[in-house]
Amino acid sequence: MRKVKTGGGWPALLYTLRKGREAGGIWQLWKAMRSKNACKTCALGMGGQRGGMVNEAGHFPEVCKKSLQAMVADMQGAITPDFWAKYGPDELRGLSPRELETCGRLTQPVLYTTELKRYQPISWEEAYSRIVGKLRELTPDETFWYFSGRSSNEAGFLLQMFARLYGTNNVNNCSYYCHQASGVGLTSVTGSGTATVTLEDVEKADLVFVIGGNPASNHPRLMRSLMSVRRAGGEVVVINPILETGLVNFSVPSDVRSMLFGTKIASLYIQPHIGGDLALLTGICKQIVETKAHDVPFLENNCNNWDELRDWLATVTWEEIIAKSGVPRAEIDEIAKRYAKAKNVVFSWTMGITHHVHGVENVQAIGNLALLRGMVGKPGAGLMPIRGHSNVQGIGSVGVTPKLKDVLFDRLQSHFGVTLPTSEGRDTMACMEGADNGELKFGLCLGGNLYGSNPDSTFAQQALEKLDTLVYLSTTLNTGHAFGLAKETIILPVLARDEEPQATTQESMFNYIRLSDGGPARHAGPKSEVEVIASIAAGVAGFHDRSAVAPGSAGGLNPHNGAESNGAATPGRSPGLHYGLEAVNWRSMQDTGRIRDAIAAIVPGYEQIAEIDKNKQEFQVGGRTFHQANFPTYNGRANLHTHQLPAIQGTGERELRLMTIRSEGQFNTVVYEDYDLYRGVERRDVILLHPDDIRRLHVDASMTVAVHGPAGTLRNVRIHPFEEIRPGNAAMYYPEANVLVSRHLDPSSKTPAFKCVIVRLEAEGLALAH
Ligand SMILES: Nc1nc2c(c(=O)[nH]1)N[C@H]1C(S)=C(S)[C@@H](COP(=O)(O)OP(=O)(O)OC[C@H]3O[C@@H](n4cnc5c(=O)[nH]c(N)nc54)[C@H](O)[C@@H]3O)O[C@H]1N2
Ligand SMILES: Nc1nc2c(c(=O)[nH]1)N[C@H]1C(S)=C(S)[C@@H](COP(=O)(O)OP(=O)(O)OC[C@H]3O[C@@H](n4cnc5c(=O)[nH]c(N)nc54)[C@H](O)[C@@H]3O)O[C@H]1N2
Ligand SMILES: [Mo]
Repeated sequence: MRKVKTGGGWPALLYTLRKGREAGGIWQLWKAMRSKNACKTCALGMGGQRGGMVNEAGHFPEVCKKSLQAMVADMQGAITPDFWAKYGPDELRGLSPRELETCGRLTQPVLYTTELKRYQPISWEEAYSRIVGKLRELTPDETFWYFSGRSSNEAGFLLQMFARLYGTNNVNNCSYYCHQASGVGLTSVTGSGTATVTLEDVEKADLVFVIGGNPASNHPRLMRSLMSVRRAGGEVVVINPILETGLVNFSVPSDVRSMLFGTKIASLYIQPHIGGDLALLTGICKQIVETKAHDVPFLENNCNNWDELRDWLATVTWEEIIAKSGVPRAEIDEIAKRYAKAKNVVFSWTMGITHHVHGVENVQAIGNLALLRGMVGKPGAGLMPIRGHSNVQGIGSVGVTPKLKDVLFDRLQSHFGVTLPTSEGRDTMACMEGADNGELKFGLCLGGNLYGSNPDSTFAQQALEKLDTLVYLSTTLNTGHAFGLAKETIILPVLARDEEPQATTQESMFNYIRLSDGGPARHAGPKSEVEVIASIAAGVAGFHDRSAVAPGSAGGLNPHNGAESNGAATPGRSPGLHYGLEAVNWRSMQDTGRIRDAIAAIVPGYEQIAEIDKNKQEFQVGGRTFHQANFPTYNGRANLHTHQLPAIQGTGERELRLMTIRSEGQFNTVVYEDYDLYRGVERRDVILLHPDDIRRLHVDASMTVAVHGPAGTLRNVRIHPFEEIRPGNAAMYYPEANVLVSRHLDPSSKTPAFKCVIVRLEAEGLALAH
């Protein structure tokens, strides 16, 4: 396959036409894409009340392939009842992620048990009764609740509140495998866990750092902003062990000049070794201070720990920095030179920074670099984690974390007149470990693919199989439904956000809240997420008899907060009684307006959400964008940090450092296409190796190899010679490569080191063409 010379461009437009046919016509797809709903894919965010494909600055059309793919997947036909007679778990395991996704929309609840050995359609009543029965039998800390970032703020809020009042804090979201290190790192720097900038700030910058990410394929709409920065004479510095085609040159589909001639994106491209960023960032800081380009008044007036950082930068040697980053001194000086002359600088980063055992330290080092020149706390400059799922940030904001922030905890208690549990909740890996050692018996996944996203796939399968009950709320099938099976597994079909009967909200990575109108359901059968959650909660709380209360009607309840006012609780019936589970009328809480009232009262900065469905005013969450150097830390100053530099791993004679990455043709565990357009790779069962490593390891492209990693081995892997990767480093595609990845976590954020897996190759035989 020939590698394309530019990202985006005509292939992206032609793809749109092809997808249109799959969706039942271009017009159908256009209408769906233009509806007033937030885009379903990445957290850059678009759509909402300005209409689909419009960003918050009003720019139209904003398009990317991934948003089309996600839409077309939701527009496909339904899985027919006879499907389940033909496809049991064994057959599903034989299907690829793409085949699973294209089986169709889930429309009926299905049940698998180890006795049945297959899936069988069941009624919603039976599904609820099994789930409620199990929850009433267990102690709350035997359960866990995993959330993907696709669901709405309303569904996220309601489910975490139910889980807590039921009695457990084992509540977490996919962030633990994604940007948790950014949240923890940023909080330790500024006191706030999200981006300090808006989209407008990015476009005002005269230098943008893109560290450890491939936005050309994973956040293509950011490319338009990077193009604007370059056109205004600004710079883009990329730090990435792979020279990514789309970061070198990109054709922005919505810009004629860019489409015709392409746009140069990176003005400087630096390729460190995998894991070398902490040393590299420290080196740039050292050079900035040595050349006196730092902002001393800012450091003295607005930062804590400046003396410590200054002393540490004076102590750490250039030899250490160069050896541990893999970047020569001249290149470090070159980055520092460009940084020193820029006036407004935005620092962005993605998984190449967070997926390491020192992920939090990486983020803190980016914070140091920005603070050294006063680049946080003014317009046009700041810190910007480029987040993943479209609402992963909102899910976190509304309380889907094991430990609630103190203010959320207190306000949730007082708003509903309940008591919350104070036990320590589990992060995602702690849930997997609890499932494996028998401490956990029940799990519920609101979207996502917990099995597929886990490191150490063999362990993940084995752990989930030990659970008594696992419930999935899903739109389509994924590998989790084939491999992540508990003794009793129930899949509940849910509506996508643009099919919801009521409005919902989503939060972008710029802290911008969008309102999605919802729309007509495409199939009879799937239910709205909030309805499913409210039904389960009502069942556990013992309000079966109240199920007739229509959403929106107060039904004899305190109209302001849904709290029960007539004391109808039946003592001793459910575990959550202790916390006030029965004091909430869960049926009334399936009204998303009522949930938003609660969110407005409980989540700081979210006050305006109470009126959003009436005034249609989308807004920026208060208190998170820093255009002034006044930070929510104990003394209003930002924190600098010092770190010991980790050595480069995997330097043994036969070793390679392996990163597990996404192709342009997938969205997380959902693989839409086997080829990786921008890297010119045709298949997924490959390892991308630099020609120098191919020679060093005495392998070649005509053979297959076994790749041995810390958690397991992948056989029959083909070698794809890849000049663009820094020698000594290799890449394979996620989720397939999760067989190899160990459960080694960053101790502070509990994020797995998906990007630094030490592997060895063993030659197998000739690669046969097929
Ligand atoms: N098309 C598409 N878009 C997506 C997704 C998708 O699967 N497909 N997923 C969404 C989600 S949930 C997320 S979190 C984001 C992920 O977005 P990205 O983080 O861009 O995705 P990855 O493929 O994990 O990317 C890793 C990039 O980090 C680089 N890298 C690897 N190791 C290192 C390192 O040690 N240092 C540095 N500096 N760089 C390194 C790799 O070369 C690669 O370019 O994308 C979101 N958008
Ligand atoms: N080796 C390796 N592993 C990784 C990564 C890596 O880079 N390398 N990346 C990690 C990252 S960044 C992340 S975010 C995780 C991804 O982790 P997850 O979020 O758990 O996984 P996804 O594949 O995004 O989940 C997709 C599924 O969500 C369901 N879905 C889609 N839309 C909706 C909806 O509207 N409602 C509901 N209820 N369900 C819906 C569909 O069934 C679909 O199959 O994986 C992590 N794992
Ligand atoms: Mo992610």
